[in-house]
Amino acid sequence: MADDFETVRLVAADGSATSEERYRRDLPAETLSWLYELMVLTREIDIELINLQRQGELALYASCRGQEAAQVGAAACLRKTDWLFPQYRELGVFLARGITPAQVGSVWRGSWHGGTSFTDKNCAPISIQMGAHAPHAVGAAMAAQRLGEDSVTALFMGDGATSEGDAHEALNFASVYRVPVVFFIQNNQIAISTPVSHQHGATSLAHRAAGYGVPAVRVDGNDVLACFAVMSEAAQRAREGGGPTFIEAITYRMGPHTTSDDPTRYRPDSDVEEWAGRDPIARYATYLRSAGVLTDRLSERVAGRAARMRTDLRDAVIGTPDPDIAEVFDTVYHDITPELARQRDELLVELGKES
Ligand SMILES: Cc1ncc(C[n+]2csc(CCOP(=O)(O)OP(=O)(O)O)c2C)c(N)n1
Repeated sequence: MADDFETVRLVAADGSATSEERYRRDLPAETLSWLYELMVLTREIDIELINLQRQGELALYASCRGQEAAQVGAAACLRKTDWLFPQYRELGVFLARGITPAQVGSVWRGSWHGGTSFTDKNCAPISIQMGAHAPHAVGAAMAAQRLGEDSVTALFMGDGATSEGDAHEALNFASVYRVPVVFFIQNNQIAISTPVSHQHGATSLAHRAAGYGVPAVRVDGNDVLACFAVMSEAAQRAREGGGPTFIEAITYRMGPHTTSDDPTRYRPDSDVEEWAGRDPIARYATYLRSAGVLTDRLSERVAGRAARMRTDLRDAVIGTPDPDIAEVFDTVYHDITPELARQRDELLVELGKES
């Protein structure tokens, strides 16, 4: 198949505006600065979550450093009534949706099982099982479709997750039933140590969508304005009954896979240095400065807010008591099954918590 996908880019790596016209939007200054603020907060909270893990306060953490533009751009353009189905690396998506850093921290501490109440903000709990949330997202979007709601569902997956059978089944259902869902794939070049070249034999991830009859677009995932514009258009099409879109956002995971990983064992430092030159926040800051939107005052205000949020996160997470172990069983189904009740009782007896 011909390589017929241009990569949509509105802001070049040096912060200058590109000549792209089709996706250009005249966003108001307050939206431009809000996107900047969300990206900076995402990076700062990400650092604090890593610190908390290193200090033994979190069990694990998967950093989104380098992916702030993709996540913030894709989530910030949606309505609060739209549904989000995250994988696990989506801190920028969570913050854009108003989920607090403390709520994210308690998920990684293990004191709030997978974030079951993310649903209060129309966001599904995180999915550590790669791709398992894809049929869930499509099913939820089909339910909304049948209920006559005008919500759109955004499904966030990594390049690795697209190789799972679940992802392909979800794409097929989405296509056949013209489901109002957007597949937003963050191609961060690697799935733990497996490079994206091992995930497909096609020209790109986006090319695979054609086999399902799903329109696809590739976007510079380090360009927040491009991600915002591409996602807005896909969401609008879905809302108007035009069915699913597959978006491949080209980005890079700057940190390790998780705090348990050592990426120096499988990727050269030169790759990391190359992508550091395409940093999504530095590029957007340069663009905003030349547009007169980013002033010293704004940058100080955002830095101050980030510092306060980091302190609040630490205060909220450190020393949180372990949850009641029985909650693990109570939150699987709406009503606990007899078999799960039996397992729960057996565990409590074993732990000496119940006679
Ligand atoms: C079904 C399943 N198989 C294997 C794993 C182990 N695993 C965890 S993350 C990961 C790679 C995920 O890569 P990708 O989808 O590209 O997302 P990224 O971590 O790069 O954001 C793997 C293989 C898993 N969590 N679930």
